[in-house]
Amino acid sequence: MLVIIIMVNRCEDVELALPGNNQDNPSVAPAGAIIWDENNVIMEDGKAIFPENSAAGVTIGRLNATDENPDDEFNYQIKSQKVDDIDVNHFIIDKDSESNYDLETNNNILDYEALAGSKSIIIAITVTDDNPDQKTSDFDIKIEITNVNEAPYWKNENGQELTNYQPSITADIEIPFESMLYWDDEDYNQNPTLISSDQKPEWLIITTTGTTAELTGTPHNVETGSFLLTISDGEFDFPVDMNFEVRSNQKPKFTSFSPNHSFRVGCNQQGDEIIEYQARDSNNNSSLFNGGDEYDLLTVGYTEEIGWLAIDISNNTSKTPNVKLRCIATPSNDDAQNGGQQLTFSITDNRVSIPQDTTYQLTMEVLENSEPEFANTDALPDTIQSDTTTVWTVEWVDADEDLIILSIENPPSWLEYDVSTGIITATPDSINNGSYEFEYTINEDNDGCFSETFPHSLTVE
Ligand SMILES: [Ca+2]
Ligand SMILES: [Ca+2]
Ligand SMILES: [Ca+2]
Ligand SMILES: [Ca+2]
Repeated sequence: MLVIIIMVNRCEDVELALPGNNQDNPSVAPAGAIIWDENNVIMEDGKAIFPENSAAGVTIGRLNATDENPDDEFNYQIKSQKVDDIDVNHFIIDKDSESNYDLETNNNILDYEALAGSKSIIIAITVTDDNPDQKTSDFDIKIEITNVNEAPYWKNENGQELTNYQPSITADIEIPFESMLYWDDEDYNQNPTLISSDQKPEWLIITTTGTTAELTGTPHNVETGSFLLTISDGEFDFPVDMNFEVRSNQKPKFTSFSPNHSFRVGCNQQGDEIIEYQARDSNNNSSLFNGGDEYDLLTVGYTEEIGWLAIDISNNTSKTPNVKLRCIATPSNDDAQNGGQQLTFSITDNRVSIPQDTTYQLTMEVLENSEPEFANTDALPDTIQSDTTTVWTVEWVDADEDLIILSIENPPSWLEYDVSTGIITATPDSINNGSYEFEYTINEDNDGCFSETFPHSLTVE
């Protein structure tokens, strides 16, 4: 049933004109009013009440002006929409095919909580008649917006509402966990409560303050699961599934390690760095790791009894210790007599009651090696003739029978030599006459490192 109430502006009495065109009537301004659509608007104590969050295109009522010139047709325009003198924009006038003018909601959501104090929107409308000397008048329509209870919602730390919220906890065994939850409610004075289901792990403590909760606790077991977290304003519940995972402690490791290291005498000198190890823990690279600066800190220890060796550890008891093995003396054939010597390294992380550690055994061996020696430096020629071929041999001995390679620095084009046999063939022309200083070098060409040099002065004449 439609109840029609006519609201008249300025409390003037309206005199209804008689039907028919009375040309004797003077042209007067129309008086505007609205016929409320009570399917959508609630009338209470003479006030029009309309709920927040209504859809767009909802009819508030039909505009209905009258004046004493009964044949007049009217045109309506919204002049202003205000709440407590603050402009708002929630209504439009829609003219249908039969020239009816309806006041309707537009696309802007009516948000009770966002409106100023009185929550009453006053819409000033100008009505214009179609007299040749157009007359207009303004009339006000007052609509009070009422609150509708809205569901509480989850949000992030920046206050942004979270839709499709899928919270999760990723904790690490024996490391204190800490996280926050945030939620809110559009409605005034509502602090929705937080309830968690029995599946919540015991180690996790939820402390609620207003519409935030602090999640704290230290897990002692590796586990996964989920529990229900529900926020409720008393009317609406908003449950979410909280998944949780407690991860295990991983062992710290050297990024590379080989259990045996050997080298021949001559290959490392005092001051040489021979091996470097980097201690790392994969927990420190896991996503959402809870260790911060406190975990997993790695401490490297070692045992060794090698005279020529020193071990330097930098950044020990940190996330990135580095270990360097360095010669503090030049390893000799005396050191080679000791054979393989054992070193032990251990890395441990600082996970409170369940530290993980890894031990490495290294066998270090210095292998005997003698230097190669020139054998016939006394027998090399001092003088050779030009325009003839002269052949001599550089001889050497190596007690280890290493493969030896000869080289001569910057040899002239008339000098050829065999790197393996040491046979040197000289074919100088007379234009090559003169004095020459050669430097012969013999190298251990297998896995030895020694090299010897000998200077040879030669005259061509
Ligand atoms: Ca509300
Ligand atoms: Ca609410
Ligand atoms: Ca670890
Ligand atoms: Ca040798």
